[in-house]
Amino acid sequence: MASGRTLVIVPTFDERESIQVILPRVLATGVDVLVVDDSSPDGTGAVVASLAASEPRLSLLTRTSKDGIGPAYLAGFAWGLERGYDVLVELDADGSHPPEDIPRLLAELADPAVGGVIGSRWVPGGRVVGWPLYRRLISRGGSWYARGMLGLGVRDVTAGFRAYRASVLRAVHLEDVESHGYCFQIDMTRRIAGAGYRLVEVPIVFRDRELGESKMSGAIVVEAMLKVTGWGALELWAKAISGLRRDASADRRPGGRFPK
Ligand SMILES: Nc1nc2c(ncn2[C@@H]2O[C@H](COP(=O)(O)OP(=O)(O)OP(=O)(O)O)[C@@H](O)[C@H]2O)c(=O)[nH]1
Ligand SMILES: [Mg+2]
Repeated sequence: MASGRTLVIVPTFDERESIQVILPRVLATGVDVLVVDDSSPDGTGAVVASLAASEPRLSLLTRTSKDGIGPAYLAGFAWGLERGYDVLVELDADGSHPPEDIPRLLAELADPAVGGVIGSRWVPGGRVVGWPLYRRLISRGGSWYARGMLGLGVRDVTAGFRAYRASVLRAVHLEDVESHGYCFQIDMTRRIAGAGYRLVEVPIVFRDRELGESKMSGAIVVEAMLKVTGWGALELWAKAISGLRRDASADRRPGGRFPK
C-alpha cells in the first residue's frame, strides 16, 4: 500500500440514506473521510455532522448550494492538501464504488511512477451490475469519444472512483478547472496524463445505486460533449501550429526544405 495519510472525499447531494450505509464501510478501511455536501435539502449534512461528532476520522465540508461534483471535489482536494494528506481518493456516496476496493487502488500507488489509479468498469475483470442498456451506452460511448478526441490511453475516462497522489494534484493547475458534471473526471484524466504522469486502471464491479436518486442529467452529458469536443479541437490546433513552426524553422536552416 502507498505510504502516508489517505483522505477519501465523498461528494453528496441528497444522499441521506446512502451516506449512512457507505460511511462505515469506508471508515473500516482505515482512511480518513471528508464528506462535501452542497447543503442537501434532505438533511444529509446534519446526518454526517452527527456521525462526525463521535468519529474523529470523519469531517464535513458544507457548501452553500448545488454546484456539481467538479467544484465539490475541488473544494475537497483543497481541504485535504491544506491538511497535508498524501493521497486523495474520490468515491460516490451511492454505493456504486465498493469501498472495500480502496486498498487495491492504494496498492498501485506504491509504484512511484504511478500518479493516479482509476477503479475501472471497462477493463478486463471490471463490470457494471444493474444498469440499463442506455446507461452502459452513454458511459462506454462517452469514454470512447473522449479517448479518441483527446488521445487518452484510459478505458474508463469518466470513472468516479480514483486515487491521486497529492503531489500530482498540486502539479496540474486545479485552479483552472471549470468542469461541473462528470466531465470533471475526463478533465482530471487529460490534465494528469498531459502532465506526463502514469494513470493505472484496476478493475472494479460497479453497482447501480440502491437508495436515493441519480443526479445524472442531460445537461451533464451536453457539458461533457461540448467540453471534450472543445479540448480535442484545441489540441489539434496546438499540434497544427507547432507542426507549422517546425516546418518554418526547417525552411530557415541552411539546406532546409526549400533552399534558395
Ligand atoms: N456535493 C455535490 N455532490 C454531488 C452533486 N451532484 C452529484 N453529487 C454526488 O456525486 C456522486 C455521484 O452522483 P450520482 O447521482 O450517483 O451520479 P452518477 O453516479 O453519475 O449517476 P448514477 O449512476 O445514476 O447514480 C453522489 O455521491 C452524489 O451525491 C453536486 O452538485 N454536489
Ligand atoms: Mg451514482
